[in-house]
Amino acid sequence: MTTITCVQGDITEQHVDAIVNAANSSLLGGSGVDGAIHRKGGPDILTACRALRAAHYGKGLPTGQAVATPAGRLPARWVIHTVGPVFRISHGGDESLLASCYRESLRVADELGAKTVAFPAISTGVYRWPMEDAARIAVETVRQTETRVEEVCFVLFDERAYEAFAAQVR
Ligand code: AR6
Repeated sequence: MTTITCVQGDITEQHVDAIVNAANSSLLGGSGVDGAIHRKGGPDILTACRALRAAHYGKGLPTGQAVATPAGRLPARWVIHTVGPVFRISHGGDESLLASCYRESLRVADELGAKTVAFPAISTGVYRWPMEDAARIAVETVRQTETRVEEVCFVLFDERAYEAFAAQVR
């Protein structure tokens, strides 16, 4: 059984085995949580991302997939980078791709042997996914995924996001 919790806070400060990054397919950084992780984690994360790109993802990491790097100066051991879908009403929101981010990140966490994993609210910033819907998909998917991860903590940056996730976790 995986314990699911949520807190309001900054994911870069979490003392867990792995934190998940809401990245983009370039793996070269961006704004939002991605920017904060690279800024606070230091250049080793970008070096590892560049190596992954060169070896496996010349065309970019596809949406819904996940890969891990070390976490540089962050308190976590690993960063699992995943690419969320951009929200588009015409695509029914591509719900399966958002669910895939959570499932694939947990699969990578299992490969690493990570027991504690922190997730941000993937796709709810620059990628514009409505918060309540994103929270439902996130929590449902983690509940339905078989994993050896013992604790999943959703780390929400603001109160509105925290309330949306807390309503699903309760
Ligand atoms: N800790 C926890 N959550 C955070 C933090 C933080 N330090 N900073 C922001 N958030 P976003 P996306 C929340 O835009 O929508 C980047 O440029 C934020 O309030 O970071 O998946 C990437 O490179 C929001 O609720 O990710 C991609 O190009 C959530 O994290 C693109 O943005 C996700 O917002 C990805 O967009």
